[in-house]
Amino acid sequence: MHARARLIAFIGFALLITSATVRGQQPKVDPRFDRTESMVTMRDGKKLYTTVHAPKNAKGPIPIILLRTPYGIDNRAEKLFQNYFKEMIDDGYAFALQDIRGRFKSEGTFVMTRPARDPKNLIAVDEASDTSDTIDWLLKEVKGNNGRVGMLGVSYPGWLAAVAMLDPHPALKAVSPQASPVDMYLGDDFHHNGAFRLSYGFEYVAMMETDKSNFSFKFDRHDTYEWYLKLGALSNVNRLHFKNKLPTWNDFVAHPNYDAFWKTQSLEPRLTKVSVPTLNVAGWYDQEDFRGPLRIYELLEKHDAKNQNFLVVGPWNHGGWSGGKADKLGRIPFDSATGEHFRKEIQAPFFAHYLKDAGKERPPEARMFQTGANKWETYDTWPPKGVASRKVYFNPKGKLSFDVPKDGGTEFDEYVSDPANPVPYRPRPVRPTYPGPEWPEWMVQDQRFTHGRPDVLTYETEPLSEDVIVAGSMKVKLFGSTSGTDCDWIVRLIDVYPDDYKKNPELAGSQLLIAGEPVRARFRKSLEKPEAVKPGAVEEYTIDLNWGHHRFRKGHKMMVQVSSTWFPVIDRNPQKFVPNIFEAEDSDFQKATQKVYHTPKFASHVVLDVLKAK
Ligand code: PG9
Repeated sequence: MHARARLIAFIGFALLITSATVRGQQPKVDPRFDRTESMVTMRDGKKLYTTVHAPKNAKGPIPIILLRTPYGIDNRAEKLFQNYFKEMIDDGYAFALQDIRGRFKSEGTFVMTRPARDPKNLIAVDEASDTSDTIDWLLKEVKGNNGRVGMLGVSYPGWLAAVAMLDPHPALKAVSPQASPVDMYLGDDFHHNGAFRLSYGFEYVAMMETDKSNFSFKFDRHDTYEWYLKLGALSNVNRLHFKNKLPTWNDFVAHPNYDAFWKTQSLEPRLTKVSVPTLNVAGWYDQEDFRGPLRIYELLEKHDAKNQNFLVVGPWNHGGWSGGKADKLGRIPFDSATGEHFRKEIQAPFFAHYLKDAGKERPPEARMFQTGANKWETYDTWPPKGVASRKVYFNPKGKLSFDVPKDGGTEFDEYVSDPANPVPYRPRPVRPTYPGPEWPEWMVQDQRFTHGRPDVLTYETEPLSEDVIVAGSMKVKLFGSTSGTDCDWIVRLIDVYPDDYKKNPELAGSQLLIAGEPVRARFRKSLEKPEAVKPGAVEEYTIDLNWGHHRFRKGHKMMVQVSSTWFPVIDRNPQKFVPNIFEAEDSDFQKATQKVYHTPKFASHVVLDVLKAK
């Protein structure tokens, strides 16, 4: 063989066996770094595409920041350095990015939120073992590292950081799981309290499991509200579109209840130890993973003897802290650049403290943005000490009041819920989830678009005579009946701005969502064993609205809206009990008359953790 051909053949062979370097289009490299590409071998022989960005003028040994993602590292790197990592670069870190198994340039098979491996099986892999194998490699390969690694990420990358921290490599010294889901059945992306998140579930699964990159499902109409309505029962999804080929959709169908499949995936039972200093981050207006980060903090806090578990919640949508100023969301101003504040004053010092011994003070326990007041508060416990529980009752004539309803008034309000005409969760047209632009902002959209619909009940206080500061838990107890044998209840807590709002006339009379959640009647007693309801029987439902930190200002009104559909973010309940809603047929869907009670015996109410105004 000709010498040159031999050389080429040798290089080709070397690439195949050691996979030291990956060919492909060179993404733009930040001039402050030397960038290398590698295929890093995992314990089962599969290789994961990894880039290391080592600073050109590092002074002394430096830590490594690792971010793993299913969304493609090469298309994201430039943005990460310009935004998310920007405030950390000058502190001096090497940054490692990795495509996880089965995504983009990495080998292997992608498994959605891959369950933890059996620790007895030494060759089994999961995301924690892949992280560990990667850290072993980084410690050997990154020149001048100080032996400490930090991990961070938003959402799926945040979940990957959380999973790594549950089974940590000894060099993993600081982790920031941001907007990490914790239990996909109880909250976060795929279900809320067992109610299926249809548009997100469908579109996300299509994106992740159609091919190795970020596929976009092609809708044949502009308004996906109309598309999902025409789709009909969920049994049509495989029949018409997925053809049983997308594993996660098949899992949804096979596991409609809270069974072992969901429980083994849940991180909740594993959150029994703070093994690594942890900065949990969430956004009050996160449209995807809000419950997850709060629950990780709450569960770890029970084991935080060394005080290494921290919480930050800002006025953000999903990942709103990771780039840009975040001084507003939609029409809601925050009066300061909360994103920059987070990255500079919270994220960078956290990693510097634990990876570089910078700054003596450990981070504060909880830094919580108080929406409505637009200010950051620091607490040494969360929920803060001194909160008192206050009940706000549904009353006749659409009133909401601190007074318990009296005998003698109308006992209930009613509406007809029609699955053929469901209440939209945001103003139509509902364009596809990605690329938006409405999806990231729908939680701050004015709720007046549903107010007054005949199938939406509204309860509203008088203008408040003083500020009411919610700090902690928000729950609703609803007493309701249905003429069917199953149904949904969707409850939204809303801050109503005064009609005469000189401060910002654009917001006059506006209805700002503080929280909204669905419950499914079939699960009122047990998420594991659904049960039909008796038509007409009054049942008690608890709807957990998670934590909030909101100041309802004097002159504003508190409002609650109740409906039985929230479409297409939540799939429609047939309103007739069927064993599995994913297998229901179009003919199973029926209208139902829904009644919400407000008597002394059946006193539907909201219960809020309230803090005394300072
Ligand atoms: N919310 C997305 C997600 C995270 C984890 C699992 C499934 C989806 C995300 O933004 O990454």
